[in-house]
Amino acid sequence: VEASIPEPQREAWKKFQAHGFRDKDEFERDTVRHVETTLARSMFNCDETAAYAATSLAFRDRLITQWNRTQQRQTFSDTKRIYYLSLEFLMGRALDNAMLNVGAKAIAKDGLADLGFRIEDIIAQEHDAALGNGGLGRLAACFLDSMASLNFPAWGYGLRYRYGIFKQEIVDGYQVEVPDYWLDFNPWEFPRHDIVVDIQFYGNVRKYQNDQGKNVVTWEGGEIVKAVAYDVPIPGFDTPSTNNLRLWSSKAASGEFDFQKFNSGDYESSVADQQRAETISAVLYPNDNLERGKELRLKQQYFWVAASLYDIVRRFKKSKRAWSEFPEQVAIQLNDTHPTLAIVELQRILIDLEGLEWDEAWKIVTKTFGYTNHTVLPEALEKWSVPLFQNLLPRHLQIIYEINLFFLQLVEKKFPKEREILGRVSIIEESQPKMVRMAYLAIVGSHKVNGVAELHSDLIKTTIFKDFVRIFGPDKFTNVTNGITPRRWLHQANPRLSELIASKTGGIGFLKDLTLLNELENFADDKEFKKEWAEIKYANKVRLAKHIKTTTGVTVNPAALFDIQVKRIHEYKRQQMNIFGVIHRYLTIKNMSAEERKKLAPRVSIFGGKAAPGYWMAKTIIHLVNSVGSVVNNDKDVGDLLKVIFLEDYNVSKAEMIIPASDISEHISTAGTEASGTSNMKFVLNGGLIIGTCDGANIEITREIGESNIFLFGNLAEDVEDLRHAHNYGDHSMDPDLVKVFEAIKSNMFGDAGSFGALVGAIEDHGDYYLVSDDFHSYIQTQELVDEAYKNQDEWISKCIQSVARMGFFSSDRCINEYAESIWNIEPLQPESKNGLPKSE
Ligand code: NTF
Repeated sequence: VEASIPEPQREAWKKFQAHGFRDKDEFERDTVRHVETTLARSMFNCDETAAYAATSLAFRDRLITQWNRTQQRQTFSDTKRIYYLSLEFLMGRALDNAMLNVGAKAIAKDGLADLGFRIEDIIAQEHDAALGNGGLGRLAACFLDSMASLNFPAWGYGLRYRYGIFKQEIVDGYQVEVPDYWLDFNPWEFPRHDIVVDIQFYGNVRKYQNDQGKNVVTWEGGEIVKAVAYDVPIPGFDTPSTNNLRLWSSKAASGEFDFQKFNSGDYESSVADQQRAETISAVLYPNDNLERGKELRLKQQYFWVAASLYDIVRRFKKSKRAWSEFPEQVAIQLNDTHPTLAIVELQRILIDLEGLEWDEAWKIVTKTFGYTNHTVLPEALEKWSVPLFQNLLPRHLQIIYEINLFFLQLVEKKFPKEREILGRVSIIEESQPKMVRMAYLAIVGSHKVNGVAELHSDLIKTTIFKDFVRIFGPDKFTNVTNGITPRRWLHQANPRLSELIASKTGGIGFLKDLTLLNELENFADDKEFKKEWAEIKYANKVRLAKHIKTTTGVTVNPAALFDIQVKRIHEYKRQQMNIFGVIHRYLTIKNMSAEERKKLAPRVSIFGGKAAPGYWMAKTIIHLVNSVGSVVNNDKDVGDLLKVIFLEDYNVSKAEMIIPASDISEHISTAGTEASGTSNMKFVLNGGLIIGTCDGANIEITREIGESNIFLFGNLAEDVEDLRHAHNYGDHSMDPDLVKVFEAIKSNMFGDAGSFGALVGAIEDHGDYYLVSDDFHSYIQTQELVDEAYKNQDEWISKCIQSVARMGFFSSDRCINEYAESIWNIEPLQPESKNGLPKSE
């Protein structure tokens, strides 16, 4: 407060305060100034990279002012804040988003044209911020956009990885991983060298009585690593509210290097210490739906959680409120179990550092946290070995044991006659070595637990967390179905469609209230509207076809049916079933007469997605897709009737181009395995239909858009267990069409069959855990229905329009409002004014 400028001098400040771009002259002046001063270049050496840099800096200046004002307002108003803790934020590019959210993209477009550039080329210069693996990380990014757009006082906390998810290259049909160093030039982050937190690892715990006879516990020794804050502004759409994403970067505690070691001549080891510290935030673990229990990963988790909590607690303490008011000021959402240590860390702060009694502290802790579960796959549920924990975080392990003790006492009291339940629900698994079950810890330490789609939320209650529903009662468990931000996934990715929709729904209001899309129902049979709709889809397909040509050399016909499956490669997502279906189609075409072939709808099967570097089966799937592609795409018999494409390096910015170009997309996981899925929502919102199983959010999409607008197939989640059981007891008759596909593979039709042996073997000989054979027949049949339906373009387009009209529910705004109301108990904070922002486009 002492730093505040006295009233009489404030007029001078106000005169020069930044505001949004009023016209393109302002934009051009700022951009040229950044080229000439910040970048020290001129019109004689301003390439697209420099133009991107200067444009971003011009927009960043505006964001920063809004960001400062938002933060000030949040501080002064002293309202409750939500803190979203996520180890992944898959943000993608920022410039396009900033221009649209600030509402000055048209100005920038004209301005850049004046200066000699095309805005698309400038946007394309930006490196994706790819600090995530897949759906979980992208969900966090959509949530940030919604929280800012809805004016919620919200902060994201994450890690500033030096390397995000690897870049995928395809070499001779195989995936090769290349490091993604993305920080060469990143105008969207602000290093806060003054916000540095010491983080402790290892060491020992000491218990003693102090002078007042009070029991004291201290955690001593070990090593210290520094956490440095980097802030990323998150602009809301059509509002000046700009929130903060704080990412922590690790740094050696001794500064540049250890001078003592240096002076004693041990220069090399002083550098090694520094490098070891910096390793903590060096790289994102590239596994989706899989945990591997590596010590460095646990270090990352504690480093990030401890720094974030220090920050949150410091902010709370400034308010001088009583500790009991903490949950009224602070809500913390745990994005999966990765930040579960935050529960333990807050308890430690309260009892060891702030001197609260255990019970009082624990009440505060459990009122503060909410936990979102994102998977039921056993291999993805986090467990940490007790010996590893003991070594790295000795005090935290003690606290976990204590939490467990009190919890098990409660269980015992509640179910005195059930001894077995204690072992089942214990936070400590009595295995060799013992393990800490993070999901159980997260449940015990939170006041709400939610799944991410209705089926998923039901499944967690009846399977993996069944006992906990009995212990805590059903009200602790709830559902919040995932959503996506229509700003990025419609307005930004598909500007022409967005414009067309705006022309029929009374402007761009639908981008803030997606239910307004239902106005489109009135146009599902409007001839003129449908023509424009079809033209836009075609143009999007032409754009993708060009990308396919330049990146793979294959020519595809934009009039063909584009069938797309883009997502992380995983056996449960069943890309193998898709490619087997493609082989089946190929064999069918080969057996057809010329007459029959004429009746067939031409199709382009498009795949994309990364395999975790150590996931051999997933890599084999990629290899098979490419091998099938090189045979099919060069077969003169087939021509345009079938093309098979693998798109390299699927990421957020590519998704923005790919998704608007789909006719049909595939969401075909084994029922009960995909918690929600979010790309299914993106595809439908962009006027594509989907083929899918009764899994995750597909079920709710069906409920919203209607059964006749979706191609559902396959076994239901409730039947999966029995089917698996049958396989294991030899009752596994293979689907005859699938057998033919396997015969083709084994005949070396797509190259050495040996390299695909494991893929076929998993189904033929190893229990077919993901039920590919069980679902294959209905999959093929349903694909035939797709072919038939696509031939009637008129009806097809009506289905697409009707579906889009009914997608309002899947906005991440709806989703965030549900979290705010049922979990966070938090209200939006309306901004003071629009502060000179131009009207949005
Ligand atoms: C993913 N979970 C699920 O697999 C997706 O179905 C879901 O859409 C997203 O979360 C977002 O909720 C994970 O990545 C994890 F880590 F939980 F396995």
